[in-house]
Amino acid sequence: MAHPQYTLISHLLCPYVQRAIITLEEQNIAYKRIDIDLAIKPDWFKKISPLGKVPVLVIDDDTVLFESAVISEYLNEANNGTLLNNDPLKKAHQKAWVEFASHTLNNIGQLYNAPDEKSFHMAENSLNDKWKTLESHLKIEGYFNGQNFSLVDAAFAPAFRYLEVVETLTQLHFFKNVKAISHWAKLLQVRPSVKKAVSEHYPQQLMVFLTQRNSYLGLLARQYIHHQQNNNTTNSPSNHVQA
Ligand SMILES: N[C@@H](CCC(=O)N[C@@H](CS)C(=O)NCC(=O)O)C(=O)O
Repeated sequence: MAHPQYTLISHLLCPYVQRAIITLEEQNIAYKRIDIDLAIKPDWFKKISPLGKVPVLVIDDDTVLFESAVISEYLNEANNGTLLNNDPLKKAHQKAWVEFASHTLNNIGQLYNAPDEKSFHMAENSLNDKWKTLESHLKIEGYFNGQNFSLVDAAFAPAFRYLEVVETLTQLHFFKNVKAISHWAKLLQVRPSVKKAVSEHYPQQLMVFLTQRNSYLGLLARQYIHHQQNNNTTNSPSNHVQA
């Protein structure tokens, strides 16, 4: 039977999109990715996306799936994937932790939208509480379930990646006291499917996105870029007079 044609409607930074891409990449499924601008949603996208959100998976140009968890589970099941356990209880446990990962993304949203330093640190504390809870549930070394990469890994990897950029701006170390998560995040960072979910310019793209936020982190991002531009100008060869 011919393989369906998959088109994923995406956004270059969206962590939920990354989950779907990681799932496709893990299973070597061919797909086309279309990145859209969420600030100016195209009419065709508004027509097909019931919630106006990405990711949306278009299958054979006629069936539309939305919600990243549903898309990933479908892709896994339709391709006899191994990204979820077959045992109903173990599978439910994995899906519960995918849901937990979504809550950490909500905390990250609070972090980058926090209007001032005080609310930023409140959001940071809520996020750190989540990491402590997660750490206490991580029993094995390796991926979430040990040896086998699963949809839980695909759900957390985009959140971990986001925090690397936040750390550059704030000097915070989110995983300083949660060693198992720190180890896990490093494993995920080098996984080919995780790397492929974003462009190589992701850190710069995220930085630009942050500079546009009217928030504490937005201010730090603007200062960071300003500082870098000044350094580049000072260090540029044309500014050094040859003796
Ligand atoms: N629960 C959804 C969340 C998806 C989501 O929030 N996508 C964001 C981008 S990361 C979006 O499309 N936002 C546009 C909007 O809300 O108007 C999922 O898991 O797919």
